[in-house]
Amino acid sequence: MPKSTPSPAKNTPSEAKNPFAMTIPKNNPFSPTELRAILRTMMTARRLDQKMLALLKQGKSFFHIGGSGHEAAQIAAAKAVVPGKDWSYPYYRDLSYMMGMGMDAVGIMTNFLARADDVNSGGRQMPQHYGMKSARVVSQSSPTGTQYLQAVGTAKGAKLEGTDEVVYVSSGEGTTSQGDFHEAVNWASRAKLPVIFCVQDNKYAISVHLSQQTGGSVYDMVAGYVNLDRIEVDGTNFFETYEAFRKAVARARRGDGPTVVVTDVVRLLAHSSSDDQTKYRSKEELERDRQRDPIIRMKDALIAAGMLTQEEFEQMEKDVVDEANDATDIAEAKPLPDPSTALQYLFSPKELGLRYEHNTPAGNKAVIVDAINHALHEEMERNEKMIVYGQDVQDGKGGVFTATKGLSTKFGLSRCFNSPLAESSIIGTAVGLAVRGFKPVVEIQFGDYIWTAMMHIRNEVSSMRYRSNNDFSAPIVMRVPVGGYIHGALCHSQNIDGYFTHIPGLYVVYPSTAGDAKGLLKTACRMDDPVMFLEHKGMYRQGYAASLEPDEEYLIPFGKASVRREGSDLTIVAWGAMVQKSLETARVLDKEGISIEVIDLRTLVPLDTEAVLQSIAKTSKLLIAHEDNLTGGFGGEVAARIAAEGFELLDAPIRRIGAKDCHIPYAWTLESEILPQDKDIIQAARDLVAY
Ligand SMILES: Cc1ncc(C[n+]2csc(CCOP(=O)(O)OP(=O)(O)O)c2C)c(N)n1
Repeated sequence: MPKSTPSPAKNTPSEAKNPFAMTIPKNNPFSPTELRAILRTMMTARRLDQKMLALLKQGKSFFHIGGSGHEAAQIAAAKAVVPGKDWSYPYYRDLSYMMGMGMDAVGIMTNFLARADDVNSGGRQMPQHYGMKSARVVSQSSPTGTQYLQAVGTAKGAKLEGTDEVVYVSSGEGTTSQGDFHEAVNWASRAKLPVIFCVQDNKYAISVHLSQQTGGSVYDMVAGYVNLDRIEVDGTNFFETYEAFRKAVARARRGDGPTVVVTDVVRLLAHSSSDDQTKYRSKEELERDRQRDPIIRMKDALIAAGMLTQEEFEQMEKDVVDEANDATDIAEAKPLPDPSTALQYLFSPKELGLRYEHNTPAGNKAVIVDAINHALHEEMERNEKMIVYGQDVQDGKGGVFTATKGLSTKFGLSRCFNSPLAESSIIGTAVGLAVRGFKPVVEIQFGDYIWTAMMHIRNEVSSMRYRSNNDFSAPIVMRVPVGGYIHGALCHSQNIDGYFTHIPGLYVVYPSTAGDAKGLLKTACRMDDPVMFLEHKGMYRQGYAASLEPDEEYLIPFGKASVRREGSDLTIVAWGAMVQKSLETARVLDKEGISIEVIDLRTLVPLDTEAVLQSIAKTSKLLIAHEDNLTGGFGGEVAARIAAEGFELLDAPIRRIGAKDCHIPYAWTLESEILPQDKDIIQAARDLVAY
């Protein structure tokens, strides 16, 4: 019985005998033909699960995760939304939902067998990771819970654009333990966003029972969020569940806010093909689940209502066997992805047509933070789809470093606004906005706190284009103040570039002058790929990093290093705060007759290897200086590449300077021991020249 429905329905005589007998409600909007089709879809989905498990045993694919027992809840949800108008973020168990979105048996089998024309991912993701652009089903990755924040971002976009679209997002009950679920419910309910949170409660997260996840039911757990409706229904009862989703969708379309629909379902298969549920569930419990089989319940209800005969049902059973077999044959005959395409769509194939460095910067002198602020103003003016958000970014504060000052005043709170204090939600919602065409340029207040958003950056943002075979992308810009030398101690000093250069599909930018910061940020705002834009907060207002400001159309290409000083005895490759220290080294050693070339990489991904090779062709010696700690720092990557490609050009081993492999302490006497100092670079440069 739905928890939000006050009056209990009366039992029919057949319900008295069979506790799971369903009555078709009088206000049921579906014709007998439609109801038979719904039953048939549920049966096809069930049969496909069985067929896929059989194919797995034959070694035709390697993974399966089924929807058996969830069919009624999923098809009920699918019937309540409009495919192609509304947006969906389904989870791996949503087989029947996807069939409701229009994916047929051939499509399911093509996905299972990882064929090249699989609409979900072209064989790139494991089976049952759905995505279907034509139906606005956004490509789903594997982490449990990230989908919730993306759905909120897409719903925020619907509201910003003034549409009445709604967004469906689902998971099992175990996933509601994730912080992302709560961040999403908080954000959606506070902002009254049109999200339908569907929790398919089969009581188990792999082998972990609901009682070890939440204090009570998920329905009880979400009490207390403002503007949030919640409904708990028997998810094996199609009619009851459809009514719940119909109400939720109507409410969302009216602009009244989100609903959590908890559907009580049964898991008739093990968690996945890698699991054996008899290890942790009793025979009796499994039998109790089978008694609530949604397909049997639907069949019995249609027969009892005179809408279906037993013979027709038996014929349907035969037909779905044929349908699954035929679909398998068709899918198997299709080609697997061509190995030559394995690297395709890591980045956008689009020719952006950007014009770079069209003149020499000649504006007023600006410091880095002001140059960044001006870049944001100009790009927001230029692109009405660009939005800026993060913690404290709104005026009067305008960002804790003032990088976003004036934006909310000039462009309004729909385009520049404060986010909740939840980094995961900042990046997660940005993905949801980006997939529908917005250009989110978000701020993570301190690099030291980006870690709660790491799941999104590693598994969602960077892989969206690749995993969807170029159907979806998340070209967001993440502006992140980083770096030390400000007595910021362990958690306001971190350098994080080494972590992010390791992620495929992500550009990493780290400017060291105001002019470069502006030109590179403007390029980032026009790119078709995600960009991690690192800003050294200790350099924001430094006079040495100030430069004449480039104009509104001044763009700097990614992957083009800048030779900041020419020299002939030694090359120092640096970025961020190390550029100034390297220039200082060059100035000091110049007095000793040592000529140093300083290269500022500006972008770490892509890396301008060519510029470094050209330089060592002159100097024969290479020192790499970075602020991130040494082990696993990006300097190791630069060294390895140059050693491989430029070995013959070198007359000495490549040396690296970085922070000590330690946390950064507060007391200045300790801080200076950990972070690289001028004297360290000077010493290393002297040693190398003398080698
Ligand atoms: C962040 C994350 N942690 C762990 C996993 C491994 N995992 C995949 S599904 C799953 C259980 C999910 O349970 P639930 O949300 O109840 O959904 P159900 O599978 O029962 O439908 C786990 C632990 C994962 N995919 N992502």
